[in-house]
Amino acid sequence: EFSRAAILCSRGLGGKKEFTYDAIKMNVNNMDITFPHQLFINNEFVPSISGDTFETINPADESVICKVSKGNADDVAKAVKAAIAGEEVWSKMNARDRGAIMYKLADLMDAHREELATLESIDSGAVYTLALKTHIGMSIDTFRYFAGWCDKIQGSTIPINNARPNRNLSYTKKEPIGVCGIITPWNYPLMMLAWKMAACLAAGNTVVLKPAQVTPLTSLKFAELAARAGFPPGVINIIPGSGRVVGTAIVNHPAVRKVGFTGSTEVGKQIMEGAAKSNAKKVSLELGGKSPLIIFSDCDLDKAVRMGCGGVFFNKGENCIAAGRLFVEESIHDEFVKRVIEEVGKMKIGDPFDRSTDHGPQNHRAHLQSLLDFCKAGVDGGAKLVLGGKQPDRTGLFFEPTIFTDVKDDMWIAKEESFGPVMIISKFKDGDIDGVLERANATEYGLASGVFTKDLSKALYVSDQIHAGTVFVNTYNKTDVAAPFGGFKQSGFGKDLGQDALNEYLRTKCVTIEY
Ligand code: TAP
Repeated sequence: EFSRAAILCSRGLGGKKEFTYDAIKMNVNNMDITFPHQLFINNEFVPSISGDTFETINPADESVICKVSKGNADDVAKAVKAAIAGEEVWSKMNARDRGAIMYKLADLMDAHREELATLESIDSGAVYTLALKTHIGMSIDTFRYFAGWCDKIQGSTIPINNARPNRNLSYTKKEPIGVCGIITPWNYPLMMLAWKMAACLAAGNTVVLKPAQVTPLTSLKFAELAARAGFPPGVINIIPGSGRVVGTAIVNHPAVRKVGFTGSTEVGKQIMEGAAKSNAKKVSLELGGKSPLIIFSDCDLDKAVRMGCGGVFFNKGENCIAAGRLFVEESIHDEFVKRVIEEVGKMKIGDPFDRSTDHGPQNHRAHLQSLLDFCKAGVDGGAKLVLGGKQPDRTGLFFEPTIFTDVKDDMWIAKEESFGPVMIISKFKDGDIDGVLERANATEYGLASGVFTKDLSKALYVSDQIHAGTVFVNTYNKTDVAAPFGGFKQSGFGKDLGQDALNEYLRTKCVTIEY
């Protein structure tokens, strides 16, 4: 199973050096794929100091893909040391050269797009066609977008008072923060890495990243491509392992100055606490959501049905901005429910590599179990299960697209996130805009939201009144690398993507000169 992969790696922007690692080789999805399975520290793939490993599983059939090195606090300490040394080079490099290396990485990711998508699919259960376009495609776009920012990060001159007694010049500089920790979830393993790491690197920081333990493989393949692109040693370090051990070690490390996290609200709060107690490091948190989608009777119903389904079932519901609750105006409610049932009936559940498959297996067994529990809670709580709620009759971690209607505000499933393919439908009285807004806002989450109506004034009124970091009008899931993304309330703070994301990884220095 193991063989030696020799890869030519250009170091810096100059000379070539041979780069080897223990590679796993597989033939899957009618192609040969090659990927690392060890920790990535200082531009080398190395076993963990303890020698521990863990198995990563393919959710389509629950087979073991390979063993992966399992890091601990000692490995994190080693990676942080490398990142401190890497910072000397990376933060001082000409910004345009930094951008050139990031563009090179994006080009290499593009050249390995099929291989990355195949790896993402076997590790996370993503449907291959979606992995190509979204999981990998958007990751590449993210690196290209932030590569372009490298030489455009600039401060300002400030007109402070000149009369005390001489003239003054006051200006700001945007500096990198230093060594950053990044901790990512399992739903879009490479894309969540890209959303944070691209901004972090463009700003001139170095990084120690922990991928979710259930989906480590594309982050390791990414590391190989980063070394080949010419990132200097220590700039990017990847430590697979558990959140409790590796994640905590990153959060508590006194030389890590910032942690970027995407995951659950519960863990986000622990990270904030650890960051405060260790060295008051900066944090940004992209947390859970229960995003409301309001569908008015004056909408384009075909579009609302199609996009309502996409809003819930995209990436098997393992989507942080998934529409967690649909509010449908009473006069179209029954027709809407009938049409979404028809639409879901057209979805093909199956092999993620079959190009006609729409719906793949859930990410891992514990998550599948949580969906079964979620649906049981829905039925026990009195909601009407009109579709799904169970596993189809096939091997693998598949779960049928599910629809609940008659969901009342006080029911557990009306408040909690499923993070799976479960549509929760509630009615609201015709014309009761403020009433439905009050119900939509009655959640501690505030990640995303959506509204379908042809009435522009109504759409803008709802956009103004809704408490969420993202509002989609007559569309859903339309994220873009150039548009800031992040939540309100207990969905966290700090933005990924767009210019805003850079600020999460920069500090502002103000210099005042008297002359
Ligand atoms: P979590 O359980 O919070 O895990 C996220 C990451 O944190 C994993 O890498 C995990 O490690 C690590 N972790 C766990 N405990 C930790 C600790 N005490 N200290 C430091 N790190 C720790 O979330 P999940 O189950 O992977 O993902 C689902 C959640 O993420 C959902 O609530 C979803 O809404 C949210 N999410 C939000 C967004 C955005 S953009 N807002 C995007 C995707 C997902 P392990 O490998 O050990 O689990």
